[in-house]
Amino acid sequence: MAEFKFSNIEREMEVYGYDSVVKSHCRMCHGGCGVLVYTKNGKVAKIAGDLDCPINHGTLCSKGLASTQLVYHPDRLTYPVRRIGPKGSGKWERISWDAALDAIAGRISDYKDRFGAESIVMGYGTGRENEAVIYRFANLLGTPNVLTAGHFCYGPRIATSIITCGTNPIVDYENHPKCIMVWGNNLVISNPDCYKGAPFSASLDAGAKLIAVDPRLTRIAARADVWLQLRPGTDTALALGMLNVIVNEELYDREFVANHVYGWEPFVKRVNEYPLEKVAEITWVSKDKIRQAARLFATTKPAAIQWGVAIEQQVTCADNNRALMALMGITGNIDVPGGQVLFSPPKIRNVGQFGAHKSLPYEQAQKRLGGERFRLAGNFAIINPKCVWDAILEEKPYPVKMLFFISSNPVLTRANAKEVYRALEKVEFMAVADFFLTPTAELADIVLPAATWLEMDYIGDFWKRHGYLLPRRKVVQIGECRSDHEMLNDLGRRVGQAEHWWDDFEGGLDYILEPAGIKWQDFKKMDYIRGPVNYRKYQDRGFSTPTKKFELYSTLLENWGYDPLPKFREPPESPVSMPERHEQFPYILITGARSPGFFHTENRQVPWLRELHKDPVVEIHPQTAEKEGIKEGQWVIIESVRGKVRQRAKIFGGIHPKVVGAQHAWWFPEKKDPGHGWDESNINILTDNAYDACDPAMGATSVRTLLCNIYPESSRQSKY
Ligand SMILES: Nc1nc2c(c(=O)[nH]1)N[C@H]1C(S)=C(S)[C@@H](COP(=O)(O)OP(=O)(O)OC[C@H]3O[C@@H](n4cnc5c(=O)[nH]c(N)nc54)[C@H](O)[C@@H]3O)O[C@H]1N2
Ligand SMILES: Nc1nc2c(c(=O)[nH]1)N[C@H]1C(S)=C(S)[C@@H](COP(=O)(O)OP(=O)(O)OC[C@H]3O[C@@H](n4cnc5c(=O)[nH]c(N)nc54)[C@H](O)[C@@H]3O)O[C@H]1N2
Ligand code: SF4
Ligand SMILES: [Mo]
Repeated sequence: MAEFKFSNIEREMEVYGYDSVVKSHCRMCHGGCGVLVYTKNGKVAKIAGDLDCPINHGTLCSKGLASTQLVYHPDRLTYPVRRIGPKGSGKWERISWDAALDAIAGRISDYKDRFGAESIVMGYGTGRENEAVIYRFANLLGTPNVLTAGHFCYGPRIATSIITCGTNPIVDYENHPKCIMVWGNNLVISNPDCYKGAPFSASLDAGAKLIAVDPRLTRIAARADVWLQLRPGTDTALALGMLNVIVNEELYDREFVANHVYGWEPFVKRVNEYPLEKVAEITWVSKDKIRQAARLFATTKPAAIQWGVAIEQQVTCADNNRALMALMGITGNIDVPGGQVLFSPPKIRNVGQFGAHKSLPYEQAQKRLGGERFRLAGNFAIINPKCVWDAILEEKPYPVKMLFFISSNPVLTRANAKEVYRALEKVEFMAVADFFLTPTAELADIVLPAATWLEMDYIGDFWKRHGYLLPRRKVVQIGECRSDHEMLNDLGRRVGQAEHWWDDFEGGLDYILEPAGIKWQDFKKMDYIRGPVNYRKYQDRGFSTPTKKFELYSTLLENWGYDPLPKFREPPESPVSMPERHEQFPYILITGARSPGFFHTENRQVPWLRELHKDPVVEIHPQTAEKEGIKEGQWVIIESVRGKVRQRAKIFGGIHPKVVGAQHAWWFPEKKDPGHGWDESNINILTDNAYDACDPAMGATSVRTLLCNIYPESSRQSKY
């Protein structure tokens, strides 16, 4: 029977009574998918994928589809509120936007006068396309302290790729790589950063060979030609082992190495310190498999590495990134069609320029929290969160008096959650902008109602490195909600920055687009704009690094006092580095593999999405379950030296018997007390944020490799 399809949108609108269809750009995650937003009686009624969009080609995920349930959610905050009881009392009163912004501006001016602008920390979490305005506001204010997830997410990719080859090399799926090595990434579920699952799957359908490096049997690993099930946290050793094969079997690109890399000889010496026997012992992956993967990757052209956040949330964060870039570089896959391309953005003001980084006075930049300790991070305006909690709790090196979180839920998403909670309880003044009263917002003094992507105009994918920009068009207005951009535009004018902001934020959009010779009103009518696409640009102008070469040996890391070459360091809490603790906590805990319907702490109140994942779930191997007396679906306790939480067991043969994989970011919006169960299943109660457990250059917290034990909740007590 032929399937019934509408021949065109007009007919569909007529049949269903939609009153408009607006092309826009979803941002229920990091964003990217082109969508058609259908309205009925002035309300958003349906979201569909835009077949013409070059990013997603008409595909959508469950979160995009469920945006309709987020926008009209009855629990949404639709006007500003001020807390009228003690912190965490859940007592709020409605106030006007003017009163809210005046109160926040008053505090900012007061703390700046009394303690310096550095006593005010601006914060956001993952990329929400508000980073440019937040940095602009902070830099103009004079505070060097913007707390993001950048120490252990994406920031390391940007920082390490800039120092290695000038910008982040992006997989060129449009030209179908012939071999894809997916490393610590699960893009068919996470659709992260510059990527969507659909183009990756299209390249596989076109015949690409697939290598997966993951401790869990993901859907991608299940489809792979070679799956390397490594011991968590040993990625640098594995990459160096593969480099060892490629160097010693002379499988590298001779022309690229001869003319375009810096530091080949010391690099070869370092690689030779990782013979396969040693690497196999460290990583739990057999020599044969490492050799097989290295040969396949180096001899299939073009090839690319699809790398993810798992390698960044480790003590070897920067070296993991750099070792993977070395693999891309010496195999000649940088800036070639179907390889890993250094795409150029359209000619606009970029995030750095809009962010007004040059306005931050030098002496203020010197005060960046942790800037001396974590120098790679500090040089990219990124800070380690513990530095902020310490400045609040211990007032060292100076007191932090105010936090302003715009799109973050740090009580759930930062390591050592109990310390985070204590810091948020103590800080003198806190403002939050969010859709809901989250466990973090419940500790604030003022909460501002944020607009979702359906309620704002913006230049979508502004921060990404794939070279496209796509208009996000406002479709509806909900209550008094405002975009973060509009909100900071108004706040900036209240704290003496008036000349740097606009009557309304459309002026900001025009300012971004100005070098391209267009305004928002012009861009709004376009499908997208794209930067020029050229390959092998380094042949004419070299790489944008101090030596103009692809720096296998990093001159900048050397200047900052770090090892200029990647090397493996044992995770600080592991069976090898802590054998005694390992006796009590016999499993390696990895956390945070993404769930399709959630975005970190988000969407647990969205019915369609909560239905997909009702409870927090921890994966354990059948042998482990048997050993610990755990049954499928049973509530279990996961415990580290720092604390314990409960999740439900999922028995899964695709995880190593010595590894346990727990979900992150769980809270329970259905629990109406102001804590909303933040400490019941929050895996970050178990994770460590001690400085010496972080990457020494990037300050990344190791939330992917720690030691735990696990036992049925019904047994009520730890076995140890
Ligand atoms: N243990 C462990 N912890 C992790 C991870 C892990 O793998 N394991 N992953 C880490 C990673 S990679 C990241 S990036 C962080 C993410 O950490 P966060 O960014 O802090 O977490 P989210 O839940 O994504 O976002 C927080 C809030 O932003 C609100 N929000 C969404 N969009 C907007 C907006 O446009 N404006 C405003 N004002 N608010 C908005 C949401 O309602 C939500 O309450 O978590 C990290 N934490
Ligand atoms: N649906 C949904 N999508 C999201 C998010 C979300 O919360 N939900 N979060 C967004 C954010 S901010 C980010 S950063 C991205 C992250 O997206 P991805 O980079 O895809 O990250 P994850 O799914 O967290 O982890 C990928 C894989 O790393 C593996 N892994 C764990 N430990 C290790 C290790 O030590 N080494 C290696 N090689 N692999 C390991 C895990 O088993 C997992 O399969 O996703 C984004 N997209
Ligand atoms: S992948 Fe992201 S941008 Fe695409 S539909 Fe899902 S939430 Fe929206
Ligand atoms: Mo992230």
